[in-house]
Amino acid sequence: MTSCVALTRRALLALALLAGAGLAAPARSEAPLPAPSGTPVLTVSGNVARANQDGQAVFDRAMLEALGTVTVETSNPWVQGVARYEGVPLRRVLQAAGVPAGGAILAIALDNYTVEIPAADYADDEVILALRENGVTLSARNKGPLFVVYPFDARPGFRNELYFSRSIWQLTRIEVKP
Ligand SMILES: Nc1nc2c(c(=O)[nH]1)N[C@H]1C(S)=C(S)[C@@H](COP(=O)(O)O)O[C@H]1N2
Ligand SMILES: [Mo]
Repeated sequence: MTSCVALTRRALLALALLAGAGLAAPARSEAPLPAPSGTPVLTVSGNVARANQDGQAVFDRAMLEALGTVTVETSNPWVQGVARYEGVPLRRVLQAAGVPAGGAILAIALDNYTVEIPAADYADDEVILALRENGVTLSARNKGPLFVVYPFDARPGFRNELYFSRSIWQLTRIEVKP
């Protein structure tokens, strides 16, 4: 074994550079996602650095829950009064898939409804992929498995047809725009 003392200046510099590169690109964002063990509910394709199945990042419910859920209480055009939505911030899901910041996504539903959502909409954690409405898991019969929920009450600026059209329900696929 080469002792530390025997390392050349050049070797030490190389080691320092490697350590620096490691810091610049943490292993966490590059490590593959574990494969889903339950029924897949969401497939993220396109520019994903953390694929776990055929170049795509596939999530089951447990994987989404593990990212940390938040609650959004809001009215919207499709429920009476105010509903309580629990789900995972869209931003966190994309981060977990290793999607670079910025750009836009194409969100695609079971009924093939498709809508583009720009990154500005999910710059913070207030726009969620809802898993539950008033404590009840969203089934495909009722906007499930995932429903993009905007905080219409907290931010009335969202209260218009543009954001209603981005409120895609029965979401199962996300394509990261190139
Ligand atoms: N899966 C899915 N989500 C969807 C839609 C749809 O057809 N399918 N319509 C979108 C549009 S254009 C609007 S304005 C709102 C409300 O649609 P609605 O008024 O037809 O119910 O839901 C959005 N989310
Ligand atoms: Mo619409």
